Amino acid sequence: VDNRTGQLKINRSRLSRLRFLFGTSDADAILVTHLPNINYLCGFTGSSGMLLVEADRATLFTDSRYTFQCREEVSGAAVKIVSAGLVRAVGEALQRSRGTVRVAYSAGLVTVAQKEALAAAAGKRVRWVRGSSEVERLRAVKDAGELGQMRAAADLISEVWTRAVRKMKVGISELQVAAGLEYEMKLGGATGPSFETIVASGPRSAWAHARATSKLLKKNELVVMDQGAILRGYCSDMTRTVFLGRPSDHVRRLYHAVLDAQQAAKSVIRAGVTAGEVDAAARQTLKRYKLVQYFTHSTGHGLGLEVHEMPRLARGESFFLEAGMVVTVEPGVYIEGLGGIRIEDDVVVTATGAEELTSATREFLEL
Ligand SMILES: [Mn+2]
Repeated sequence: VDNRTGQLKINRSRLSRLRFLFGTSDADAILVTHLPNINYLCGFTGSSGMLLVEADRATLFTDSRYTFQCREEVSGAAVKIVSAGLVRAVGEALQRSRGTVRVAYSAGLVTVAQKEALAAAAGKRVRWVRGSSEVERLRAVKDAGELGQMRAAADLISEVWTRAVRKMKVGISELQVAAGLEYEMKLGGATGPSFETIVASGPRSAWAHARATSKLLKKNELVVMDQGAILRGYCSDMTRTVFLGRPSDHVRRLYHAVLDAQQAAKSVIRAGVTAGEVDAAARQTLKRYKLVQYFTHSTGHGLGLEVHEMPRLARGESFFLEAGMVVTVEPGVYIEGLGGIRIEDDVVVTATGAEELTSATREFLEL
């Protein structure tokens, strides 16, 4: 037990909540193959492993590259170092169980080839049942320790962006801006960016998910910067849009419409509303500005160990928000030829509203 963090206790309670969830379904065990889910349940951060969670025990299967790392990281699960393939080892372990065993797996995360190999290795006594994102549902609600990590990751990206934006000027490339952002992330203690940093300038800013290129920043261009950092395992995700020079009244109006839509969505957020209601608030605001046709993606997504996780804040989503969920709020408008504007923050859902995590200025900066 790590007395300082109480990690063993945390993992035990996550595992027991998972058992409660699959206890209400028709599975006896759950085979966890998605690495962030394994990390969440037992602390393992290696890049190869499978976790079998049964009613009375949990076993992590991994290989000898991770022997020492497991001693340091894993708690709440027994570790089995295997030499002849994870699938075979998991299959053999299941073969030893008495009677028929129903094992849940994530249909969206296991390949057909893996599934067939598992079925062959485990034999006829194992009945494979489709899981329903049990671990993802647990992960959606963060505990106090996780919220502390997420506040720190959000503070870091807010500071990184604020520093990097001061160095932006006409004549440097999008890639240089992205490199500056990622360099500052690591200096600040991040293990890396949460995703490939987006820096998109001029007409390219209308590509909602553009990659940074060697294009140079020019005068009178919009620049969308979407960046996040992973700090002690937890992701942040923030977007800001700036203008190089003096924007026209039209561009200024677009910016304020997006900011207004973001504020409207944030003000709807609290425990008990549906994800779809948050999305609708952003969309209704942009409709008033007659810009809703330029808002071509969903309003936001859950954030945590992964940069995209449950819930999705999208049109018609009936998923209820709960206190402790962390979501992004990121409306945008994208006009071909002119450019795009997106403003994104990370917030924690609380009983009464939304607590802001990212804090960099949302003023429309003219550089
Ligand atoms: Mn995002």
